[in-house]
Formats: sequence, C-alpha cells, structure tokens
Amino acid sequence: MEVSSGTELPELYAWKKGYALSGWTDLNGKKIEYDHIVEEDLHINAVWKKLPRLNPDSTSENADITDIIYLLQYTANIGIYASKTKEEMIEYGADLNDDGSINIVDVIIFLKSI
Ligand SMILES: [Ca+2]
Repeated sequence: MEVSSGTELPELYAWKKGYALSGWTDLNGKKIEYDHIVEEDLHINAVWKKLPRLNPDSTSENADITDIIYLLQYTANIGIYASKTKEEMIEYGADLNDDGSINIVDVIIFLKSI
C-alpha cells in the first residue's frame, strides 16, 4: 500500500478472514507506530496476526465469538485464563495489536476481525 507524505497511516480497518490487522511495517520490516505522520511517500506492508483460539471446547478452525468471550473474561480477571500471566496470553496470540498488553483494545480488534 502506498501512503502519501503528510498523511496519517490508514486506520486498522482492513479485513482478512481469521486474522487481525495488528499494524504496519516499512519495506525493511520495521514496525511503524500507528500515530506516526508520514513524512515522505512510503510503501507499507500490513502485519496480519492469526486470531487466537481461546475456547478450549471449540473444534472449529476459525476463531469465533466464543474466543472473544474468553479474552474479555481475561481482561476482567475472571474465567479460565484469569490465572494466566500476560506473557502466557501473548504466547497464545491474544496481543492482537502487538503493544505488549492484553486489554479491551485487543478485544475490540478481535470483535472487528471476525
Ligand atoms: Ca494489546
């Protein structure tokens, strides 16, 4: 995708089934901060992250609303993942925007991605 000088990065609205758009990188693979104003014309690549399967009872290959409920429960410190560390949740793939935190933003991205 080409982005013109003086504009902001596109919002994270793109959609790919089973994946969340977690951000953008430049051609060298370096992550571009979301609030970065582009200073020169730039080619950016989307970073897609596979949606995690958090529902242990699910047999489906693709993530669904039940996985989001488990993530939402984690952010409220309840449910089967409540005792998991942030690092464990990141390992499960729950940090959908790659900011090192598991919170409501990840839940929203998840909701927008299924
Ligand atoms: Ca996050």
